[in-house]
Amino acid sequence: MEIEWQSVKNYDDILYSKFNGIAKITINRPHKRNAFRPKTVFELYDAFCDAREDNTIGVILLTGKSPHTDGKYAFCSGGDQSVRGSAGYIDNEGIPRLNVLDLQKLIRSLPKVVIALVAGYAIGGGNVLQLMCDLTIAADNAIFGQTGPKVGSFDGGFGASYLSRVVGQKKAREIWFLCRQYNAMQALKMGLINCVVPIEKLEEEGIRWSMEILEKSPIAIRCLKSSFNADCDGQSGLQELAGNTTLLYYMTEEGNEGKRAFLEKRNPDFSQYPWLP
Ligand code: S0N
Repeated sequence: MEIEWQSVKNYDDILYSKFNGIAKITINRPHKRNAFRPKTVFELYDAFCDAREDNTIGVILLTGKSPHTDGKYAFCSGGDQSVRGSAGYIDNEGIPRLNVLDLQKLIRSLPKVVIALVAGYAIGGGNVLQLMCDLTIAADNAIFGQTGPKVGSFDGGFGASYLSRVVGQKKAREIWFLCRQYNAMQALKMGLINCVVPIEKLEEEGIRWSMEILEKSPIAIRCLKSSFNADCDGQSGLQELAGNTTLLYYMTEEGNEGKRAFLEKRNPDFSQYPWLP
């Protein structure tokens, strides 16, 4: 199939396009191995919000612009160390930001499927970003790892707790304590990613998975995503899951009887609705 991505909006640090129910968000800083600065994260957040609000979009692909002019590939190399100040990553106004945490939460909670397409490095906060995605398809040249304890940072939130849910406590501790790099097959073996494909097939495979998902029931997928999250995310996970029960209730005759009665200034009549076993 011929893919004709339609560019949606112009940003400085990312590219954003859509095609047939799929949104593609690309970190576009290849000269920095797609490291993110606060502006990059604000733009990513904006594009993810747009994709969330667009009810024609069911799947979002997150990837990194590659290769760079030196021929090397990167998904994302984490926070841009060159703008790191004494209290986080400094934006154009001189304000230190930790805004990647908001982006992580958005990717996790938005009720659509997010797939990371990883070619080359997914390092530091870049590895956490791919971890936050529902699914990860990696090219055969992908390399994963954390660097925090080597470069003076750490992600003790999802980057530690969710990583340990995904690869197990022992492996997660190894990844953070030793700061090694793992190739695509090692990442697959530890359950960090879903599959490995030749680099030239990466986007094609992402589209194939997206199309398969788009044939499925949107409500079933959104409830499953929030159920998986609820297993790990405490009250915020329950909030998401319960939000879906409210959505489904709004869609029932029974739920609408309450609203109608209020608007018609009468008592609601719920007697026609059964107390199911
Ligand atoms: C990715 C690596 C392994 C690639 O190595 P390679 O191919 O040898 O390339 P290099 O020559 O090293 O790099 C090419 C050019 O790109 C620049 N560059 C690469 N990565 C970064 C980066 N992260 N920041 C800034 N610049 C980067 C190089 O400097 C080089 O530029 P030139 O050509 O001009 O010299 C290798 O590059 C590597 O190891 N990179 C660093 C990886 C890293 O340590 N990342 C940061 C880890 N920390 C985080 O991500 C912060 C996490 C975070 O954001 C967070 C977490 C929890 C709570 C809050 C926060 C928060 O702060 O918001």
